[in-house]
Amino acid sequence: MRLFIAIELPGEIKRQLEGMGTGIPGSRWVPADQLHLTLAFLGEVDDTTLRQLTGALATIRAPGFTLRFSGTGCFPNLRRPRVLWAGLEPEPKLDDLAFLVREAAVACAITQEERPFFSHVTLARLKLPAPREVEAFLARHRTLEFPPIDVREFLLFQSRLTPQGAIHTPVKGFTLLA
Ligand code: 2AM
Repeated sequence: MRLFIAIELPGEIKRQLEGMGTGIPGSRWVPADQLHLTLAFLGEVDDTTLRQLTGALATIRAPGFTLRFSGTGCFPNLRRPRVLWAGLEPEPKLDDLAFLVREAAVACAITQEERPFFSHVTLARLKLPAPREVEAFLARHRTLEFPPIDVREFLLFQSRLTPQGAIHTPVKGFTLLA
């Protein structure tokens, strides 16, 4: 199974994020039901490792927290934007949770990238260079006025790749401490 670990977002916020983007040539927008905040990407995991991993994730004792959206940005840079994202206000409890789930993955021999965790929600992937349109989009959405989100759990997701794009389905949820 191809897996990742993420935080689910409220439906209303997902609908607003999905509706933000139009008019950027070569952009593929993530549909509302596929939007999430990735904590760790795991890739292909076999059944034995999956059992180990769910056991390891279930031992995580981390507190719940509140997420606040900040604004929008792009990877890797404005001259050649490839990914548009919605960013979040710094939240050390989120960073700690990302560290713990990645540590659990490594303990199950699932390789994790060296890059530090950068909290974001991917909104669109860009196939064509469109720096001017992207700059205009970022300027329009410098701040995101969404209500704060109470995060009470994180989820293990399966990602199935199809010609129409990836389809994500929750495999198991893990509750955070109150
Ligand atoms: P991101 O785009 O939000 O950073 C499921 O595929 C999720 O895992 C994606 O939304 C992506 O999160 C993240 N991811 C990180 N590394 C990946 C990789 N090498 N291949 C696919 N997805 C990856």
